[in-house]
Amino acid sequence: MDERSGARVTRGFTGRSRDRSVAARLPPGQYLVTDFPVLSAGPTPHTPVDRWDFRVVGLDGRTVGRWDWEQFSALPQETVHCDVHCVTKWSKLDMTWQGVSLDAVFDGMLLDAGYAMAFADGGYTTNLPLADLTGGKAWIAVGYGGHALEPEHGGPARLLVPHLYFWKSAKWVRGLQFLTTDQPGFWESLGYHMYGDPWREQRYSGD
Ligand SMILES: Nc1nc2c(c(=O)[nH]1)N[C@H]1C(S)=C(S)[C@@H](COP(=O)(O)O)O[C@H]1N2
Ligand SMILES: [Mo]
Repeated sequence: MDERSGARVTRGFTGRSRDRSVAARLPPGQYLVTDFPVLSAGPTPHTPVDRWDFRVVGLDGRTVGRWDWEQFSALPQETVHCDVHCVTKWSKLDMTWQGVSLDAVFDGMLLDAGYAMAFADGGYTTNLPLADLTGGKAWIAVGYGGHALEPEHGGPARLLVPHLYFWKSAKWVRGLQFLTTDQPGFWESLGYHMYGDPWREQRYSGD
């Protein structure tokens, strides 16, 4: 895991990231917020959990994994401590989430794709290398601060990829589609960076 991301699951949490000075935890160009801003490109969908599912779609377009809410809730959950960094320049430190590691979601699957496109209720998409979703770096978050995730923040479930700019953490996520080549998602097709590393200040394409 990228040391700079500050993401730690409770099991291995040493407190090291909290000991580092706040300034050292702020990527270039970012400022601190203490509230939790809501940033949504459209209206908040309210999909009831009895009509919710999560899918992993293979390179051939076939569903290789599907969980309804009850099945997804039975997957092992972790507590995740992390900082998040929005491309609009706010950063929020020491967040505590509950979620299912994508390693658990992908358990037993053939991971022969280079990339994935996350898709969400409302039509939002965002692209990530598969390597950034595995190895304890990404979760499907279902809780925040010990409570069910609020709809405004992506409930019932959102992607959480704290080592990349927060637009990669798709709210209301419904699945991941494996891809052989990197394809732009919603913000990426509007000029935002294909990868989005806050420590390299990859805000826009060309950065
Ligand atoms: N589905 C969806 N996911 C999304 C967005 C969105 O508009 N729609 N905005 C992104 C951006 S730009 C940010 S900064 C974060 C904001 O999450 P928050 O509203 O919980 O702070 O969600 C990301 N995920
Ligand atoms: Mo953002």
